[in-house]
Amino acid sequence: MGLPPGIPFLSGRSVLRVGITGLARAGKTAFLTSAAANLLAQGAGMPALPALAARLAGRSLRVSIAPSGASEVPRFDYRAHLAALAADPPRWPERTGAVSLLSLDLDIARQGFASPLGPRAVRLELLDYPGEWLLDLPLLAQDFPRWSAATLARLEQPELAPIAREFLAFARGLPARAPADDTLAATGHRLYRATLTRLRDEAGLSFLQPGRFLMPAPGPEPPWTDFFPMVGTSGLVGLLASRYDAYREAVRRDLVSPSFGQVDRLVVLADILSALHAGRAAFTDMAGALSGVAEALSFRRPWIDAIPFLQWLPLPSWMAPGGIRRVAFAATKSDHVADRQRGNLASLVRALTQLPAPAAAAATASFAIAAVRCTEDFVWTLDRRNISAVRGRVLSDDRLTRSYPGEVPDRLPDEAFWAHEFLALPQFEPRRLPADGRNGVPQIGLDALLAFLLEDVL
Ligand SMILES: Nc1nc2c(ncn2[C@@H]2O[C@H](COP(=O)(O)OP(=O)(O)O)[C@@H](O)[C@H]2O)c(=O)[nH]1
Ligand SMILES: [Mg+2]
Repeated sequence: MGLPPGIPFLSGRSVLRVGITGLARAGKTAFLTSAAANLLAQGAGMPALPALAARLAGRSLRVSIAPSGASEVPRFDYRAHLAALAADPPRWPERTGAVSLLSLDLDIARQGFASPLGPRAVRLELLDYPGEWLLDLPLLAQDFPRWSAATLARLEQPELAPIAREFLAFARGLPARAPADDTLAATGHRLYRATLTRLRDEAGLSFLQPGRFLMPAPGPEPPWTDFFPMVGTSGLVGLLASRYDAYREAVRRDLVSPSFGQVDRLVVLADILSALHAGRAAFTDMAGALSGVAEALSFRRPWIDAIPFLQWLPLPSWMAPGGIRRVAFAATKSDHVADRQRGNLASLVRALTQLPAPAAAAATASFAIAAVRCTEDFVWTLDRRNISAVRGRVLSDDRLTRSYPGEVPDRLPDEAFWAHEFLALPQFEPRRLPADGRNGVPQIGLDALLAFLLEDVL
């Protein structure tokens, strides 16, 4: 049976901390809300999570929301988010801030001979952790001149230069002897940050640094955030470099902070369907970000091991070899495509997150999920061809809308794929939830993902 996993806790519950990460709009809030609603419903005897129920094989499961205790991490506002989904008409939960925590207490009856021991008591801590912050990890290994040179070169690429024009013009216009001036630093920072935001929103890019510029930490912004990439030897460059170093120090502090440490399993969410629509450049960029995260979190920590300096960092337990036991990679919003395509989508995720065989084997698995299923599959006859499509209600429209964005590739897309357009995803409205969501939330694949994540405690 092996040792009970997790970290022993005062109350006698073992604590399992699960990091749920992904870039903004990847679907983290939807995931946490649906996971909690469906676990609570399953615990109340509703058939909300079939794959999890199958693992329980008739054993009892009790689930309740745990008090937030003394944690410094803001609480995930589960009730408000579920109330939005259960409203009439249903709404998507509001955009959330940087980081939050939701704790659930699970009491799971044991199997066979172990059953007289009483139920296994687990506290499941779900940490909503911005993917943007994970993209800051590589900065730890880059000093200011190197980061600046690489970033400016990237912004000058023909595809990005139009969006970066205003910032580049400002940076190029600075005199070689620009003084260490606060106003100059603030202006450049504002332009650089606006550029990052547009690269995300208009070009659909993901690999944008520093990540905390796009997803700030809670609380007032420290004055040292005002920097931007710049090369040279001026007083201004010196000021920017010192602020960049202060920023990296904050990243390092967060990494070792007990609030964010001790994550022993991880869910990495990515809106891959939207990236397929955004086009080749955006998709390649997202793939780079995803495999960058996968690599940074992998047990061999290749980029850490490659850099002698980093090995002296006090890394948190979850960055240490063997720290993370289970990683689930998932493409979200898979209710935008029909069942056959969802299989392809899961294969595509697997292809994007292939890691070198880790030294200490973490269990990893790939999924295509919809935390909040809004559509149903149906066969659409177009030009006398039958197409596996989906239909659902889009926001503020009462009629059913049919959708078929295109064929999802089951491996890295080739030239032929990019020759055809992959259509934009309509914004579907969640289905109406009976009983204020107490029966759970319709989902696809979330049950299999949770069964994988909790396999060793179920
Ligand atoms: N159709 C569908 N849309 C989803 C699903 N999950 C998220 N979305 C959409 O994606 C948006 C962003 O999701 P959210 O959970 O707020 O992302 P976060 O920024 O990572 O927390 C939502 O407002 C929905 O429009 C899903 O399972 N199905
Ligand atoms: Mg959110």
